[in-house]
Amino acid sequence: LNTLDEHALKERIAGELGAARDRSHGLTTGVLDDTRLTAQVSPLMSPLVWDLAHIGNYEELWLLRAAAGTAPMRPEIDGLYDAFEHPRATRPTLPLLPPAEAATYIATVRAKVLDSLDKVRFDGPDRLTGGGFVYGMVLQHEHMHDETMLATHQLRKDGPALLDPPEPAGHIAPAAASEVLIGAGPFVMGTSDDHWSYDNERPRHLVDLPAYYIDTEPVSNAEYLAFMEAGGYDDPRWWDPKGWEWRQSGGKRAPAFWTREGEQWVRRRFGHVEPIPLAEAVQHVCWYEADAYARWAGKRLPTEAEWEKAASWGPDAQHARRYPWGDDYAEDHANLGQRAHRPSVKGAYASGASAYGVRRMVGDVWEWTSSDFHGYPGFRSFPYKEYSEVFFGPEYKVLRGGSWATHPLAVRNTFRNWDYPIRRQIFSGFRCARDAA
Ligand code: AVJ
Ligand code: FE
Repeated sequence: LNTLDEHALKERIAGELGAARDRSHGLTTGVLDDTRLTAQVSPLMSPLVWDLAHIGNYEELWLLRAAAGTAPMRPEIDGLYDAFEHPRATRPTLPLLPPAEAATYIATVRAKVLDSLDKVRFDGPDRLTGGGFVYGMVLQHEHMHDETMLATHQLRKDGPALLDPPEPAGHIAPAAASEVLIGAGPFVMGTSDDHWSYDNERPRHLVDLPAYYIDTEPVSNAEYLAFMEAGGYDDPRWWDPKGWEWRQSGGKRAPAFWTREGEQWVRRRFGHVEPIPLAEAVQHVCWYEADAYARWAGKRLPTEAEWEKAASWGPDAQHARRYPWGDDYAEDHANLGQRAHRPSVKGAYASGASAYGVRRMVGDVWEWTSSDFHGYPGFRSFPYKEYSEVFFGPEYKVLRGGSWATHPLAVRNTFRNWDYPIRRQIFSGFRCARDAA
């Protein structure tokens, strides 16, 4: 999107907005009745009808009021859809717009956005509209909520609503080695010129890292099962003290959604119970589980700098790549965009490897890193501090790379996600690293 001229960019934005909306309806009004849309399946998640109207309200705030200077349409509902005014657990008690009204509201917002798109200048001095930034922000926001809504679907217990899409045909080629050495030296972390990047990805800065090894692929279910069968959940040696508390108090013995069926572990995925696919990347593990597995394996989680260098840099790099395989998105290089409703298997997407030969970094599963979420040196909040700045601190761990559920427009090598170390309803997995010395 970065390199298109303004007219072409606006056409592309209009098309992408339409595609995002099709997906949002495909996860809500297209597949569930009003009872299910307004129900709360878990205190961790909003009722789906909240996400739907929130998507439209965010779009109204940023694309109509801020970018186009339009008067508020329904100021009385703003508070309801402000994520900071009402935590997720309390949202079902709010006087939310019923599904049909929510659908009408977001459609009206969208029609006005498309009407005003021509009048908003992308070449003016305003940073918000310059290069179309705010449209990218709103598009990414809708896609983020689409992924959140998928996590809600995964938590639903009253029957499947989503069909498994046909698996994209993939070529499986095992990696030559299970880990690669990343030589010592500086790399360029973050970005100062990616038009669609968030404030927390900025500014670009040099980071000098000692040599380290990083796994060429995410940890698989087979590998994670080996940790479980070796008694990993019963040995406090492997666990962070807070992780051991989490393990004990919840009686946890396996990733979320795994249950015992006789002698076997099985998993529930979007309402179906199925055998654990051994070669698939493990998902629905929290940071504490990833951290414990890594210690058991004699390794550790990568820092987010180590993750990003392995993804964007290379032995002879002159600049940081936007994706592991290069600067341009290509559909066949990564398991992104909900084309499959599951991670891919070991050996898949070899063509998406980074210059160092590290695979499946973008797509498949969000990868936990050892890093807390902080601003980079020179960080400046833009355009609002509730996107990232208010979350900076030791409470949140950074995840990288996006999952199979992440839209390609909402992830790149520099993209940073964050969550509490106990969270695992998200599509989270990990890979390991270790010191080279
Ligand atoms: C970046 C995924 C942590 O979903 O909480 C959504 C994104 N910000 N609406 C979240 C977000 C505002 C955010 N994460
Ligand atoms: Fe939001």
